[in-house]
Amino acid sequence: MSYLQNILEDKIEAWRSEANQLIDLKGDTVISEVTVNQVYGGMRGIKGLICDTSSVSPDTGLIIRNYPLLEITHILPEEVFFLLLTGDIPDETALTDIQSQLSKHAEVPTYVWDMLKAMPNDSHPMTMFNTAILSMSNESVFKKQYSQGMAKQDFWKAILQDAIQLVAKLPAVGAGVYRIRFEKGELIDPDPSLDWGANFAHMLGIPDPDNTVKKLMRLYLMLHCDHEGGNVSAFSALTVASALSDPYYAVSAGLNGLAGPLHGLANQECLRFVLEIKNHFNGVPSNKELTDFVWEHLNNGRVVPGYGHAVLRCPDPRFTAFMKFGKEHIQDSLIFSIVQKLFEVVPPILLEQGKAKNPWPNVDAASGSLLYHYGITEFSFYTVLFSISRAMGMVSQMVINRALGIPITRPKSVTAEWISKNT
Ligand code: HAX
Repeated sequence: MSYLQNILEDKIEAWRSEANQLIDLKGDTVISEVTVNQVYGGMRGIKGLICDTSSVSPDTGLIIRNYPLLEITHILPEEVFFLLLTGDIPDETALTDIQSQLSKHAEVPTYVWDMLKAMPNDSHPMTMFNTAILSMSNESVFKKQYSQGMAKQDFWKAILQDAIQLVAKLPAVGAGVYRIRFEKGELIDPDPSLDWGANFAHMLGIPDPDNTVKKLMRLYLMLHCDHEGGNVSAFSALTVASALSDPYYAVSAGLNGLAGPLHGLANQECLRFVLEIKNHFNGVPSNKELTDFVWEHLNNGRVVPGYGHAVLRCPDPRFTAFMKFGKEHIQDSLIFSIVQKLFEVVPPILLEQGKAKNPWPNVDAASGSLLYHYGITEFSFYTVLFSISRAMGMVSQMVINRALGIPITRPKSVTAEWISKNT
């Protein structure tokens, strides 16, 4: 039994009895009502899921296991993975253990590379990344053990093994997608002396003389790890996993949702928007010029990418963390200057327009400018970075859901006729 599994064994016993107690004591308590508006409105605000890995406060943003995000931006992505899974920041022994497990399982099966190389050379990097994950479903420990007749209370242990083995491979798969799709040359082997995030930077092959790209990747992969359970990608992944499809199926499914422009693909769209502004004005526009440009964009029926959110009602702390990094490292970048100007100009415009419930920037508004500055100019790749990180949240939620015996997801839908006759 692994060190991590040992730690979780005790915790899961406590979480199970806490859940049973809550159900016994409060099983019939109403926590949410559903209006017709919500049924037609993407179920916004309906409380219908349990998720303990993280929560999103409208006023302050992401809280990971009771740690407000901005208090823990210094920790490594693998530390945040441990935190998501267990509720604790790992001590030295626990960190060494999870790092050695990730390193042990980092090798990607050869058929993945063969398949990626055989895909059309204009494939979207997200299509390649998600297909690579799906193709590895054959590696699933859960799938094998389930077919051999595993006891329900042990499901989480096999899911945990899959979780580690899948997350371990994602930096190499992501970097491989980058190098294959954008013809960057041979794949680069992982460096066992590097941590998970730094290794990703290393395998991308971006020049990094002062290790700032490694620093940025650690931050990037830490910040995007989880955003509670109801967003499109987490919800889709968890729904698929609730049918006991293995984590490779489920993560791939969730990431297909992340690939949508209203969700994770917004980071690609944001940079496209920033470059459009740069090209239009041949540099950084004045506030007045940018205001007119944004209004015209809105009046053409388009959304401002990187702004607005379904839950947040404040500047996203992940955006704040990226802006801090940008101010420290690339204050003189033209692209970053446009991002800063957009932050001054867009919120008052969205407020004046009066449609968006949240006029503030979300995570996707700043991240692309940093990647672009360091030479990752192929912005269709950006959502892959998001995905590598977000997979940690998805699989952590899966481990916990199986441990708690959460059943197959099956909300009830109603017809329009039912609504008119019964409400
Ligand atoms: N620009 C222009 N209009 C916007 C807007 C924006 N950034 N954000 C919201 N609106 C509009 C909506 O399109 C909607 O218009 P209609 O009534 O005409 O349909 C109206 O304001 C109300 O929307 P809302 O309730 O405020 O927002 P939703 O919860 O429906 O949607 C979105 C949340 C994030 C999808 C939305 O704000 C948006 O489209 N933003 C731009 C895309 C983006 O940045 N997505 C990334 C979000 C973060 C994320 O998930 N990353 O993965």
